[in-house]
Amino acid sequence: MKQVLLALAGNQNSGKTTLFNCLTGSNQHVGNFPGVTVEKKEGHVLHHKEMTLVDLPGIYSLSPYTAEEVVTRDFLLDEHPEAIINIVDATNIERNLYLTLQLMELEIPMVIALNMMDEVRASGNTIHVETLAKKLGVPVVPISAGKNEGIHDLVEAVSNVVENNLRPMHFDFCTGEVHRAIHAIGHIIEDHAHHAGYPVRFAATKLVEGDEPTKKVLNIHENDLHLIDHLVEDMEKALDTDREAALADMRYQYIESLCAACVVKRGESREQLR
Ligand code: GDP
Ligand code: MG
Ligand code: K
Repeated sequence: MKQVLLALAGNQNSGKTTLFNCLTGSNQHVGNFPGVTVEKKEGHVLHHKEMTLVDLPGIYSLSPYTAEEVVTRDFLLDEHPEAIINIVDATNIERNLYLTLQLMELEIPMVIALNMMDEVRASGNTIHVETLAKKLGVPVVPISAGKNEGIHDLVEAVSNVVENNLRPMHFDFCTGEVHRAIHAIGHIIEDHAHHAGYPVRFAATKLVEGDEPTKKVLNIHENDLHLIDHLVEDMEKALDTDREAALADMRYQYIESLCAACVVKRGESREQLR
């Protein structure tokens, strides 16, 4: 039987542990990630012995600043899981999607498990799941891990993206100067990224942010590093903001318009949807 490695990624408090338990039952193994005291749990998915699920630490971003972020990045880039299950707390969707956008750049087959849907329903809000999935280009499965609801559909969706190797392909959330910088840097580093086994879009975004581990891994020439710095400086001047804020702003603008189209708060009507 071909083994399938799956990664469970999401924010803290999104219900990751609850979902992990739903998916694996009591069938789990707890250890540490190599070299750090970050807990690593893995288990087989119930009724799917071929699927090994690894519970990654709860994180908000794929920046390289905390042990949890580093462990998650390294796992996703080095262990090549066949798919990511990205758990999103539907009651806190804007904040949770910030990580989602970064995970999508890894171009690993992915399914969004939209959790806490029981709370969304109880609050009288509505999330248009199909619209969200269509706009992101990633399957979205509404679940309530706490009530063990939607788990079967989630496993089906995961099997489907694995079997058909369905990778996220929509990265059109950056516009203007940021888009220009990512695009230009992508050209410069393309060969290096392929060589290092890094997704080009992820690497280019990280270089716009000034990410040191990416610079090292890609082994970019001094001249090209200068060129990249120039491109980023031009972007910062044009936007009158710094590199990391420029990308964070882009992500949040995109998430805001996405949620305006997909989330209806109680009392609003559908006609108000943009
Ligand atoms: P983690 O930090 O991501 O591992 O989150 P946990 O699994 O510890 O869950 C955080 C809290 O949310 C706990 O109190 C859970 O019982 C609760 N929770 C998890 N899933 C759901 C759900 O689907 N609905 C509701 N209402 N609560 C949930
Ligand atoms: Mg947990
Ligand atoms: K909660």
